[in-house]
Amino acid sequence: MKALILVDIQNDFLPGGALAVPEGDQVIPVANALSAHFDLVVATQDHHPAHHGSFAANHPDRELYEVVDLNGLEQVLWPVHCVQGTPGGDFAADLNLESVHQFVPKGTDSGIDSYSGFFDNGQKKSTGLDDYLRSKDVDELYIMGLAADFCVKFTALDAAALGYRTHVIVDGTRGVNLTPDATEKAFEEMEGAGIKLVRSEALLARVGQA
Ligand code: VGL
Ligand code: ZN
Repeated sequence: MKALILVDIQNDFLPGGALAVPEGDQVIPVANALSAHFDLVVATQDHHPAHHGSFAANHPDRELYEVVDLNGLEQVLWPVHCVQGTPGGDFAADLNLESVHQFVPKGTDSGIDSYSGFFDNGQKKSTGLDDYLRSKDVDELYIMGLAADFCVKFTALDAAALGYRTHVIVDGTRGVNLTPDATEKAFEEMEGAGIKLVRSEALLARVGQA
């Protein structure tokens, strides 16, 4: 069984959002076109409390995008984003949520970030996504969304490590690019881990839609 994983397609990651991913809005039509063709669709949601330790605003002596130690793990300090109950944390208005079967919140613990949709960054707590997918007999994943060099990458790396046949939809993701080649490097790292990079047109062609 195959599943489509839509990673963090939320307002704060779109152009104009608090942690805007360049061209982040361009993944929305890709998600909508593909979700109609998958029997199972999961959407992860970055879902932080306002006092989250990944927010630069909660470290007054630190700079935005500085890397700090957060409870023993390296942590990039981000702008305040995807706070629970705020419009920035809502899914993109144009994202079709009707075909989403399961929502997976992450990053809810203020003391640790969670880039992956499966585990927090310390691999300590599971979000329940793996159990959910196994309960549905999923063995093959197609992953897309935001951002390519953070949450998509870590979700895909965990998926591959957990034994799923893992694909990342390259035209369905965009990167933050704190350094100019970060997305390119993320794709290389994913390929090195056995993850297949695919394009949505190729997937849609297989079901006769393109
Ligand atoms: C993300 C940084 C902080 C992401 C989430 O969704 O890629 N990046 N929180
Ligand atoms: Zn976040």
